[in-house]
Amino acid sequence: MTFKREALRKYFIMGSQNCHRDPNAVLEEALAAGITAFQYREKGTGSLNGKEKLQLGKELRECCRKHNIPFFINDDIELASALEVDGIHVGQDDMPIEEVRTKFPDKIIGLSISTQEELNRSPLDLVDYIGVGPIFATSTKEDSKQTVGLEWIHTIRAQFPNIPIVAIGGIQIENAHSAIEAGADGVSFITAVTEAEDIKEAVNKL
Ligand code: TZP
Ligand code: MG
Repeated sequence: MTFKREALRKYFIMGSQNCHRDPNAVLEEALAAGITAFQYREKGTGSLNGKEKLQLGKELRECCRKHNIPFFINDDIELASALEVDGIHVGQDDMPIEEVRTKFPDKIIGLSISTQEELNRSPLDLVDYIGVGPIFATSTKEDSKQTVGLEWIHTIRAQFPNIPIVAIGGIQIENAHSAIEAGADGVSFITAVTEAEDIKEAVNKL
């Protein structure tokens, strides 16, 4: 799948550990409501492993295929092939981007960037987009870094006018617009959808 930056507009991230009910149902509702990308992030307390992780990944992957939106895997390079993912999102402590790009020349690759130092040492020419955050406070990620604020989006945008940016961390209906105004191409979110009473309304308002 070729990458279009518009795919970052409403980028939903989730794993079974984020859901109070069947993750397939949660994803189906979010897809029907108009999310533009999905990342399978099966990670942290209560998450699945091994065969169960693979099985759920296959199911969620199929949902995305039906709706023709890009399906990303978080970190798990081995599952990337098994799930025929469209893209891979890696953090600073995961496999180096050079290796990911060599292994997957045609896949969409996203990289998390939280500091100027990370920005300086990252081979941005090898990635398709960067995930920038945590913008606001979040309790969803157990090892979350210090919040960087909207200013960080402005700072990166000033240095890289064309790089596709998706904002992450504490993105909710009320603040999503501020990330776009700061220069992000889109917003990514977990609890804004997994904790929503009405997923359709949440995705629409985001
Ligand atoms: N990376 C930085 S913050 C975060 C991740 C995966 C969690 C975002 O979750 P939420 O619920 O949208 O704040
Ligand atoms: Mg990671």
